[in-house]
Amino acid sequence: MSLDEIVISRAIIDRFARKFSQGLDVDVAVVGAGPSGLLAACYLARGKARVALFERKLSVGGGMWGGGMLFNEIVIQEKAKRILDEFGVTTEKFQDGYYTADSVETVSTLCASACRAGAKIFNGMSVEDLMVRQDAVAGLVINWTAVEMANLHVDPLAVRARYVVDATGHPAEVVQVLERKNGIKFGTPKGSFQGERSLWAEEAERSTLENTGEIYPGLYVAGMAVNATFGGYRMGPIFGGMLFSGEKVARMILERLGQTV
Ligand code: 48F
Repeated sequence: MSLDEIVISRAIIDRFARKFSQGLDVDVAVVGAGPSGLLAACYLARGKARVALFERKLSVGGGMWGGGMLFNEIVIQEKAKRILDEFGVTTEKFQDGYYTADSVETVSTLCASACRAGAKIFNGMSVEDLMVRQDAVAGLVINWTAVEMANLHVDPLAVRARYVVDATGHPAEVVQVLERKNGIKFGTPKGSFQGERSLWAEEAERSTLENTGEIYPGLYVAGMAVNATFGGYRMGPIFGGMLFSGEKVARMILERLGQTV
């Protein structure tokens, strides 16, 4: 059999169109494929939710690939080890309470687990806006990152979702769009976006988990976006809080959907 370039092209277009079409009307749309978003998508898909995950960059993994200052190892607290164990990521004890993992192994394993669980991951796509209906977030407005980068005047497409998760990390982009474009007050003590504070690992890890949740009907925040939204501290290259936050947001949404992890 000789290879036909048009068949190759058609196969890509056909399969992508099928996947993209499935991703346009979902139970949960996750924005950002860092550790919290990947884990949330994985648990949600395992719980039989229909999940689409949109990531601006070509690569998934967000801030995890580079460990700390490009030293590609991550640190997790002992209590977070059970999550990496569950996915089969190799961990190694450093000293009492602290474990390390290879960041490349961790990202690639979480990504593969999310895909295999059924989450549809769309890389190279940016979420630029939201759909808000009857005082609730009802979906996303997306475009190719290449369009965004080239500053081309091209209209976006829309995604309907029963729930949206802002897992965009430090910029908390979805939350900021909700506030900026809709003048909405939401569930932080001051009712607005607070912006993150300086480094304090212990307190940041605690508040990430505590504040993970729904801040406006239909919109959940997970990962570092939580601390940016609530004015919490940053935590640096310790990742237990990101894993717990992804797990918590998935559990909360599955409960709303009447499903379990
Ligand atoms: O920043 P990121 O890794 O988020 P996270 O899951 O984890 C934070 C840690 O990596 C680290 C830390 C704690 O250890 O402080 O920073 O909270 O990943 C966020 C992802 O979201 C993408 C972005 O490219 C990154 O991969 N992203 C951001 N805005 C958008 C987006 C957007 N508007 N549309 C699509 N993707």
